[in-house]
Amino acid sequence: MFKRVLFLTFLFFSILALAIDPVKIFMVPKFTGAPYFVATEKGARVAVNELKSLGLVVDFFYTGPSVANTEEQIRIISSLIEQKPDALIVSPNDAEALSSILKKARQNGIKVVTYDADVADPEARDVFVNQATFMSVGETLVELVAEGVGPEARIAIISADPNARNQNAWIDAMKKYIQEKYPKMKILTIKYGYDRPAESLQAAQDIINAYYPNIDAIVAPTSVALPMAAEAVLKAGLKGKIFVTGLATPNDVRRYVKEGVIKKFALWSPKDLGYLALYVANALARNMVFEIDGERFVAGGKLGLYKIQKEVEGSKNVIVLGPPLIFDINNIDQFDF
Ligand code: RAM
Repeated sequence: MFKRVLFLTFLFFSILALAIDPVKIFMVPKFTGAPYFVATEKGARVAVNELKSLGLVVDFFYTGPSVANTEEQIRIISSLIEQKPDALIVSPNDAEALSSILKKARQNGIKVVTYDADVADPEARDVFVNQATFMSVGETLVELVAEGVGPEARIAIISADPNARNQNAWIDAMKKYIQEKYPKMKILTIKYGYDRPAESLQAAQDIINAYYPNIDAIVAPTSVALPMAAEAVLKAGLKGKIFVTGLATPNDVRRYVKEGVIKKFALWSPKDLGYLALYVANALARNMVFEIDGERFVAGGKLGLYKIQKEVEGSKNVIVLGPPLIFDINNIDQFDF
């Protein structure tokens, strides 16, 4: 009896200690200086403050390359590992290149959460927090084009890094959905702007020069390339002739929506994405993952309870935030991110 009480007291205090000890969590986006990732940082900070009010202190630090640069991202993560954080939240710029450094982090006892984009090797992270299923994003983009220019649209895509896991998955989903639903739609070319403004603008201009007038739409599923595609179309005097859509924050493209170059585009709440990723990292670091009937769950603060799904679209251990959102001239001013 005495032994049991002793054991339970020990257990109680270890759980308490685990819960109340501060944890160190670092967030490393693909790049820091863009409204999209700044919004994810804001969301993470909201979660940090909420957790603090519950007595769960998180030492939070947001850092990464200022513009997309895979080597720089790897270098930053290596130096962060030396600071022995409890968890890392990372959006890999290049899914292959980031695998080994994130694996090393895990081997050092650090919990790794990928968010926004996944890493190639599933052993290189504990959980991937995906903003929406890849299929829902692919379908949404294709439907926007179908609605804007019809079922036989000829499309050019401007992507981010050729090894960006999120963009590649969305493009694959678009192809699949086009085949099923709009077999006469055509993807003419896929260009890469590396999530850098100048390269993205150049890619858009190259597309216009090579394909106009035999092109109907440019789809840019990256917040860096979408405003650049709109800029190129506007500069070429082709507003209304080439339909432009994709993924970006309202702040990235507000000007172009008001100008009428972009009629509709999509995204999700990057703030909620950062918020949820922080809750997940905190739960992993503190061992606060609940298991019910063989399924694992994490409390996502005001967003509710999330299941760590064993497999989603071929990836292991995934949490999905929710469906994509659509923005246009009528609702854009309700959003400031
Ligand atoms: C850019 C990045 C990011 C992507 C958004 C839509 O900011 O490529 O990974 O999710 O666009």
